[in-house]
Amino acid sequence: LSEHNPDGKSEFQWIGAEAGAAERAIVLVPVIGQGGRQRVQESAPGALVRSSESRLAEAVGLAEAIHLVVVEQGVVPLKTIKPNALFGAGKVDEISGIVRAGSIGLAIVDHPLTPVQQRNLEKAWNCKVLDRTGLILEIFGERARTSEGRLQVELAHLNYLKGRLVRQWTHLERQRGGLGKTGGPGETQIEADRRQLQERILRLEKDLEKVRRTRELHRKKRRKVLTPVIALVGYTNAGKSTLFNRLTQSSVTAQDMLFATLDPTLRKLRLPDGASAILSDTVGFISDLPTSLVAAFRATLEEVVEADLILHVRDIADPDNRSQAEDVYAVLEQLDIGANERGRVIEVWNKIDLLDEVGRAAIGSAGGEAAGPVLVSAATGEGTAELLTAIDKRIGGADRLLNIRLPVEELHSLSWVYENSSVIDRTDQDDGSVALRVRVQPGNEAAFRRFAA
Ligand SMILES: Nc1nc2c(ncn2[C@@H]2O[C@H](COP(=O)(O)OP(=O)(O)OP(=O)(O)O)[C@@H](O)[C@H]2O)c(=O)[nH]1
Ligand SMILES: [Mg+2]
Repeated sequence: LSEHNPDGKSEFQWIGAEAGAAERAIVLVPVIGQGGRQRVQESAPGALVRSSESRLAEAVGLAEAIHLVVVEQGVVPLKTIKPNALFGAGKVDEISGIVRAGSIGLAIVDHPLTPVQQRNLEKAWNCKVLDRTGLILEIFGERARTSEGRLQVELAHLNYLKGRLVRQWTHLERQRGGLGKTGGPGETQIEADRRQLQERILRLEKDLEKVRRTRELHRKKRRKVLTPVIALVGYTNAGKSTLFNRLTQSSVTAQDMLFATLDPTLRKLRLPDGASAILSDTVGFISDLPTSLVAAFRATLEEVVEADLILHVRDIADPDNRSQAEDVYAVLEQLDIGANERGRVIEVWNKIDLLDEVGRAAIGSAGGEAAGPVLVSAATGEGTAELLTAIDKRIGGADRLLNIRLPVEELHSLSWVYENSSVIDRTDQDDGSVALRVRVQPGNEAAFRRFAA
């Protein structure tokens, strides 16, 4: 590992970036148990079942997102997971033949691989092997444009590598039969690597902390003028950027590619009643999004956490959209936007232009609930007027979340604050001042303005 680069440039060689040579790839989706037709998500009992075909289509989409040429693809039913190579020996051989025949340089396995499994498969197939997390990290690495984005991706990548080193190390330790940490040169090397990794992780975290503070300053400035912030969230490729462009007359990148957007963009949004808000477009979510990635993207995702209103964009024409929505809510939960905060969310069912009459009728009835979804087509503009009205209603009529601070000389107003708002969070600062996060009715906003933090 080389030294950390202070300008925030990543030092990884991203696969897709290598000399433009489009790598030929095979995409494999292992399906464990039940003859392999379908897999129930283990993590959430009662969760929706995603077909192995759609998992394969998504994995191929991920591979294509870094311009790999997918020459072979398949669902691989497995009875059990083999610790040494994930697949059984027969399957490993079979795939080895396919890899050789197709001059394939990279195999994507849409399942977590242990370092041992990855190494054994690379040896057996004589090609590079990436698991799902590795692939997503590659995509993010290629997409990251801003120094902030690069810092975040590099941090996630280092954490991923660290996990692998640690496991490798414990494995060696066990092999050495309790010789302990002062053993041979192999151990020392891994230990040194790990220390260097750790040092770089710490430096990156420090750099990101600076980024986070700068963003926080900007957010505070926005809070001072009480401009509400609206964040777009949703599964990757749901149409967030297309909707963003439609609503703000901008032209950020929107394309039929997974993770087209990585870095957040903010634009002013004009509401029908003349008020304005700030709309933010950001990275999409995906199932099995590595937690380390969510953690690394915290600085970016805080726009979402702090937003007054969240638009959850769903590709309603995608047969998988219900399980995608569950994945999105799972990530929101990781960001501490739990079920009790759902009042802050408007569901936007996008791509209705792709539905036939039957499809429209089916979702039309679901749209009847009080706080029901708003049906739109970001592509044609249908429904966007209704969406703006819905936003207006929420922003105009709903309580606002404000960050305020009472300096020592204003502490006598504390009881007034408690009477006129609901206090969500309170921090008593070292200098005697009190920082609060409060929910305020629209009519009371002006009175709170003088305490804006
Ligand atoms: N037919 C149709 N296609 C749409 C609509 N909205 C978006 N799309 C298409 O869906 C694809 C993805 O759109 P994006 O706006 O890039 O999606 P995104 O949610 O920003 O995706 P990521 O940034 O990759 O997470 C593009 O090919 C869009 O043209 C819609 O209302 N109807
Ligand atoms: Mg986008």
